[in-house]
Amino acid sequence: MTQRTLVLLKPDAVRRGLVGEVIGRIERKADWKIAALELRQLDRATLEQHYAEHVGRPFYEPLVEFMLSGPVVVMVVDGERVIEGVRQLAGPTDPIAAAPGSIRGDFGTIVRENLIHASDSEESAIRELKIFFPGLS
Ligand code: IDP
Ligand code: MG
Repeated sequence: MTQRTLVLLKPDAVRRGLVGEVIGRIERKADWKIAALELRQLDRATLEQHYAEHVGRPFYEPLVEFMLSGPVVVMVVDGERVIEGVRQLAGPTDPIAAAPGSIRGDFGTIVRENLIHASDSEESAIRELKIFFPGLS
């Protein structure tokens, strides 16, 4: 089942020079393909749309500030079961709970700065791809 997902490498990943490491893990999965990739400084309006489900939560404002703190890598990845697959590579939200071998488990310590975002369902992927790559068919 070929799918398309949105992946963000968060400002901590870019600042720490982990872009190659993380993209390498994605690229090495058989037959997954990068369909779009850009280093981009996000703005508040984009993040408000992207994180709409979290508005009002105590971590929301610090999360948005963090996501504005430097450029992110925005990318689109296509491939076999790639939505579930990138979530597996990332590991759970809390990097200390994430297993070693996962991106968050190998490189993260605090929940907010957990290196990577990946769409969590087909519905989320469609919604998020429209926000970040409105022209992509
Ligand atoms: P996900 O990125 O694993 O899907 P979500 O629950 O959708 O996790 O939360 C979005 C992002 O918000 C997380 O990746 C993390 O950066 C941040 N976040 C979530 N929960 C907390 C929290 O309890 N404290 C601080 N930041 C959080
Ligand atoms: Mg999420």
